[in-house]
Amino acid sequence: MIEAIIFDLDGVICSTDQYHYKAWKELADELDIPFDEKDNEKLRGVSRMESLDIILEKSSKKYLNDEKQAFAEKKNIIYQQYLNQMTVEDLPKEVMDTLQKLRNNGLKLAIGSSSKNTLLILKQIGLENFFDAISDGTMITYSKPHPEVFMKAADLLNVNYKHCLVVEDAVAGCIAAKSASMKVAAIASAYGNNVADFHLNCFKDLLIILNTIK
Ligand code: B16
Ligand code: MG
Repeated sequence: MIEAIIFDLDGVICSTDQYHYKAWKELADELDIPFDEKDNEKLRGVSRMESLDIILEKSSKKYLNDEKQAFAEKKNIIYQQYLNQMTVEDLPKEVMDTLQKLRNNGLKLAIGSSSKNTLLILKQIGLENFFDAISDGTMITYSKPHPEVFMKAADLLNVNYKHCLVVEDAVAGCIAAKSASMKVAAIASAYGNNVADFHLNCFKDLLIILNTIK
């Protein structure tokens, strides 16, 4: 029996993934490091510093920690410029309608995101007061595929991990959910992977799979 749904944010609730790509691309170009959309797929659900390390793997230079911090900060400034332009229009109607229906069905709803920009993004799309719990990159030590961010969300909701369903667009996030003994529904880039319990063609399909679990 599912009592709570924990949503990944970037790539699930809204499409901030495109802004991550643009901001990392700008930095990579400046550093003369090859980086394309295929490389970007490896960064889904991965923390900011780990993402930078993955990008720098293709660099011939070795950078000091201070330099890496400065690069990450620079990328985040570019990324936040995109986030600041987001509005409630960037929350798809299908997502909002489905969230509302899930809430009306008595489910607890939480966010489980690796992003340290979670509160800013939720504010931009008008969801800052919607969720019953928010677990994000500012609250965790280990990023996905470690399950910490989802365990924290379930703990905040006071729901047993076995009664949680995670919705994820990253394979790293699907692995994280499974290692916390949660059920996981994959969507978008994670669709079809062999870790998830369910695969969503679109967000509202959540309503269908929930009926099959009950
Ligand atoms: P930030 P999610 C993740 O969000 C993104 O998928 C990942 O690409 C990003 O590096 C990470 O957040 C950290 O984001 O730089 O904003 O702290 O998918 O877990 O909601
Ligand atoms: Mg994601």
